[in-house]
Amino acid sequence: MSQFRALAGILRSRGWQCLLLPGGGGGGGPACRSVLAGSARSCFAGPSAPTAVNSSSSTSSSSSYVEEMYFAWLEDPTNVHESWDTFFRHAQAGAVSDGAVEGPPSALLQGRAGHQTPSMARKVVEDHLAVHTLIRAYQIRGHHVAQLDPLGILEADLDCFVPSDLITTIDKLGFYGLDESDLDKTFRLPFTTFIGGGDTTLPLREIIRRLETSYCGHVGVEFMFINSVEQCQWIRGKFEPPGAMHFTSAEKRTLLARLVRSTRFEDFLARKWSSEKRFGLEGCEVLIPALKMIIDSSSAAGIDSIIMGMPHRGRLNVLANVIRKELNQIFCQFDPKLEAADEGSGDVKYHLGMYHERINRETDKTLTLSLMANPSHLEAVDPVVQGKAKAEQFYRGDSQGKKVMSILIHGDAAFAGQGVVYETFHLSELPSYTTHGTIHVVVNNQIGFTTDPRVARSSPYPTDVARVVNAPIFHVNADDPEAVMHVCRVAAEWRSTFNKDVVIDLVSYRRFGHNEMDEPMFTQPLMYKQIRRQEDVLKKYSDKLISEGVVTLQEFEVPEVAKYDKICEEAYTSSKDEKISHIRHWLDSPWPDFFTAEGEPKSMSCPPTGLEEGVLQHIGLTASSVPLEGFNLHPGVSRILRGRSELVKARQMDWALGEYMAFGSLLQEGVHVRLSGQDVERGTFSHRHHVLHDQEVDRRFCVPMNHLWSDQAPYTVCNSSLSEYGVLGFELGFAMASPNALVLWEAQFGDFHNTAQCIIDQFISPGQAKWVRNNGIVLLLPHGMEGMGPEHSSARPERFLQMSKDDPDRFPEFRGDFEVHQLFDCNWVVVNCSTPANFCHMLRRQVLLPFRKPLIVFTPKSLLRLPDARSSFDELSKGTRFKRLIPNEGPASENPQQVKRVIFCTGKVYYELARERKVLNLEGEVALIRLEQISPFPFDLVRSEVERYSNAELVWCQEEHKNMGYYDYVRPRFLTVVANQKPIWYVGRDPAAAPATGNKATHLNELRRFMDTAFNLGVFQGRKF
Ligand SMILES: Cc1ncc(C[n+]2csc(CCOP(=O)(O)OP(=O)(O)O)c2C)c(N)n1
Ligand SMILES: [Mg+2]
Repeated sequence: MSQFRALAGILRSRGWQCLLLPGGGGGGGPACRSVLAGSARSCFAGPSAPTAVNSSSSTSSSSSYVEEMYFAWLEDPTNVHESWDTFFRHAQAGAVSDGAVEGPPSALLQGRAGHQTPSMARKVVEDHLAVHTLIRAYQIRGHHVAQLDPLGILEADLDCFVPSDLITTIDKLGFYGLDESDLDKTFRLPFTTFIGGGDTTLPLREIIRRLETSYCGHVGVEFMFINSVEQCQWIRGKFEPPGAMHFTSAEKRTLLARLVRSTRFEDFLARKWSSEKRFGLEGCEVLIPALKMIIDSSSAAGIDSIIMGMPHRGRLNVLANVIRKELNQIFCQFDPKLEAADEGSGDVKYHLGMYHERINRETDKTLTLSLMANPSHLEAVDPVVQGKAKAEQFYRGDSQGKKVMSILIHGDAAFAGQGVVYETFHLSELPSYTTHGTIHVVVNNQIGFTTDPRVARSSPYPTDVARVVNAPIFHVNADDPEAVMHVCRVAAEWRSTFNKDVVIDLVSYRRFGHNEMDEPMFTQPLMYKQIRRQEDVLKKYSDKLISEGVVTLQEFEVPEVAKYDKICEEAYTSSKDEKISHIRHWLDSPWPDFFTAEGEPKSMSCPPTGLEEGVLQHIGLTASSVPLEGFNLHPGVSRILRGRSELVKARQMDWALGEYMAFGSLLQEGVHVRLSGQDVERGTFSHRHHVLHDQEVDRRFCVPMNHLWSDQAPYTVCNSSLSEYGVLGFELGFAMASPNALVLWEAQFGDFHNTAQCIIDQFISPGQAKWVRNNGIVLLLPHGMEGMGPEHSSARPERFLQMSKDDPDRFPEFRGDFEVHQLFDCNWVVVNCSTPANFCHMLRRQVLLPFRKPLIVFTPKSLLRLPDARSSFDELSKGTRFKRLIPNEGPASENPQQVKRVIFCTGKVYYELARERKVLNLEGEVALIRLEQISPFPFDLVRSEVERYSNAELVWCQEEHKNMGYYDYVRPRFLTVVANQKPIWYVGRDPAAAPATGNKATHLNELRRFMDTAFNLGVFQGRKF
């Protein structure tokens, strides 16, 4: 390299800068050299396959012709023409002695060698280098001048600059030291372009013309940032060859027919329901043929299941014309008198999902399409779609994503603005989260509600976020349907070839307001003046095909347009017969075998969740050993496993063992368990150690849970990216795919769930009510006031409880298996277990129930290691089950009438209370009762406890501040239990703004104070309630 630098210095000093690209000499390590030498050989030493060079950067030295020659010469002087040899010898001598250097050799190029003077030869080299640089400039920056905006008034990249290295006018040739007289000279093309088709040389004029066709027409290809040379070459091969964008007449007619359906569907809705919101697709009607092209091409490549997510814009059209939902089912949703048949509160029509299996007409193959229901919250559905797609791939053994894929459709403003898009992209290449390539389609109507792109994003394109994962981005003018079809086909091929994400940016416009009620002229007057003049794409394309003779007006208007209008009319008529809306018909993830044909649970009971002693012993043994031979364990981990072994011998379990028992036993029963979240493999608190790491061998791991039984279900435990919104959404989607799984997401600390609040508020809490679909996702949220400061203390139980839908003021009717009925009626289950055995029972119950509900678990931190918080194997033995409430243990229960106070509590504070009660010798006078299941509230069990201690005053004690924790939830329910005849006194921390103090001493003082109150038996005497 130093030699090259010396040579470079000489060339520069001789005014040969143009031969050296910026940073010249910086691109080559040894590997790079041999590649370059190979390519040089192909020019001069007879035919050999061109070897790829690193295309990742425009400044790469690899494209420097002189450099190529030089490395080839360095390797072996006979690799190059003798004139180059002479040149380099002289140059090298000059580098050492600073002697005079001749110009570069003259006989450089086939057909151009001759008796040239040194200056003529120099010009030839310079010109070739210039042309190569020019080609590269188009590949990198051509998209900036592509004609992407159908309106012709906006810049898709928000900037009207024209890169100085693109030949938009003849005088720009001067940038390269070329002029008009060079236009008809012939140049050899580098192997990094395919514009030549079968030709290896072309006149400059033709080179520029072809580059403009490929890169500056209606498609802007943004890909040169991709690090892989192979992938860049692949993309060049799809856009550069002359005639790359070719369509047969049949393909054109199909495209036209699809455009007819897309356009006439919106027209029909507009005619029938002119004042209804539908978020029409007008201005981007091409979305429908675009999606169909992606689906056809993917089906041809072997895909048979596609999971889709999309926002409001054009959703009804996608349901009708892509998923093929019956039109009358869509139309009847516009009827205000339609009554809801199913339980739940339902959702507006443009949020509902759908699942449909059909034959793909183009490929004749069966295809399942599902469009996920989603909330209004833009982009929130992205990770959910990915999780569901991943789960389908996993359960089908589709480890490469060759059968199942996802498509995400986005709006331009949301794609650029919503952080979850970035979080979702970052899952795309992670082994336990990848779906092996998603096709993203952006409906880029160059507006977000009333906001212009210039004030909505700081990046040139709305799609720039995709660059972080090296996804190619195809910007395309949506008024050129064939260009759109081409990029869609390429995108589908890209996905099936490389199994990586790809983005299609449909640069379009929005013909009307944000919705059909909005007046866009208030805020975008000029844009909308132009839009009013804009002919719709169907008209433009049909005119084009008629003028090309592909169809006639008669062929187009009658069979296509009139036929589809008739279909719509008939569906409209039959939709009037629909009196009842079945949300069930809009289910995106049916579980046909799990429920009855009517979608009901097959029973309303839950079997006991206890386990055989042998199973407990077997799991305990595996949890405390390494199933692989010669595995070098860390001594600290060995100690932990030894500790577990001791516990197992004593038939005891701590929290980690309790979790092991739950997971292990479910795996034995064929239930897949997946635990995901930040650092879950080891566990934030270093208690879990589900993945063991060999201390000597790189990347040798062991997951003992997968060595329990030969025929067990698989266990997946995976550290996630540092995202809550994205990862929780993903796991929620994963849990949608199958009821026969326990899918858990663990927050590092419980409070971090608030950055995933949207998933909790929009999907988990109301998901069943809105979309009649069950979901058994489990949230493990470490929680507890342990002096760790305002953060890391509270998982905010109050938030979950506030969203629980069980009525605080109505004492429920006890019928059948009350526990199960109550669970069936609730929107989610909120628990805080105080023992490992109960934790295990609860996780098992989650899967053994005949339906699925989200489960929110506040999990312990210090209890993980507290000896008092261990369970005996007896508590998990056959016949035992989950305890929603743990009654008092000890003397108070023997003499309940003597008890003066009953303290109800939940979670860790129980142990502090129990310790204090013992110290104060109040075990006969104070009963401690634990609520393990907080919501739905165990009215039945609380009532019997209250009746048992009928002389006692009732206290709710919590370690959280009064305006937080559980108090606001439990208080009205306790009052309902006692029919408002008795108070339930509060003991705990005072109200506060922050969840916990940052001062350890204050923390301990607060604890002391409320402990004193808890056991001061006179403190509430005489108080009114
Ligand atoms: C997270 C979120 N914030 C705000 C909104 C309100 N909102 C609905 S549509 C919209 C504009 C979306 O623009 P774009 O993504 O470009 O889609 P378009 O409507 O143009 O198709 C906004 C701000 C929302 N639905 N979700
Ligand atoms: Mg928009």
